[in-house]
Amino acid sequence: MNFPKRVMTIAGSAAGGSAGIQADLKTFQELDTYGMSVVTAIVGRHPETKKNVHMQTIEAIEAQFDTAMKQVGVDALKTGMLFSSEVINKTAELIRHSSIKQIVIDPVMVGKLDSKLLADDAIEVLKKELLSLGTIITPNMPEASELLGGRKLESVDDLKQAAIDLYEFGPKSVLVKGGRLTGPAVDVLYDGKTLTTFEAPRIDTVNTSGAGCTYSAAIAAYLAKGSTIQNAVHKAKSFVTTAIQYGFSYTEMVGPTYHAAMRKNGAAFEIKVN
Ligand code: PXL
Repeated sequence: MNFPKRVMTIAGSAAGGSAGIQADLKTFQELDTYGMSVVTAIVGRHPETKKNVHMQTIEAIEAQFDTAMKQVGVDALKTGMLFSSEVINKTAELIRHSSIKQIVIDPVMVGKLDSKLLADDAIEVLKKELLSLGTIITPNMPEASELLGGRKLESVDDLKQAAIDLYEFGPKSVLVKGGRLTGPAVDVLYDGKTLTTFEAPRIDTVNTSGAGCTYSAAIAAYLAKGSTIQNAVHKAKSFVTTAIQYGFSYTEMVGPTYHAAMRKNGAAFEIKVN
């Protein structure tokens, strides 16, 4: 038997099941990889919940990482919500001392309901310690803007320049996601040499909770399975676009993407690559 490739997420638990660790593990499973998790924080983000970020200790984070590394091993890793400078520092140290080759850094900052997923004083540590470790970093527009000192991003050309400038932080490649543009959903990939755009149609829905987590988790799964960065992004974009197309909600709140959509229905759209 060929064992499935092993993918680890270091991220927060999103109780509602749409985002964070839960979205990551569903995505890993859908893409026939073996999912593992290091929980950094437990998030309950219902508007009526008062304190909604419960950090795990550094010891707990390290113990989870060591367990998964020793018990199983890791072909690819993604990071999501890390929240504090302490957790970012520890995550960077764990990655540096490991031999993991495929690393997706999703610089998560705020959730869909404005829940704060990164402390204000942690942004500098994120820039200094973590971004350079990425095979790919995957900021959305607000995150890219924040990482570039509050620069306004309003067009695909702005995203291209942002990707080129974020490359200076030291990752192997940068994917700036244009989900918040109007018009088609265009993402820009820069690998130090070439700019590539990935375009999907805009889907008219509010049920996109966890889309960013799902996208970066899918990139990690495809990298684990041996895809090039470019092919991993292409296939992951197809996966998340299909999950968004079939998104739904059980309540009046913003609902999840449908992680099983690709398996059940095939790709909803062709992704245009340029
Ligand atoms: O979608 C970003 C995100 C990431 N991680 C956790 C979250 C959310 C959004 O709510 O709760 C744990």
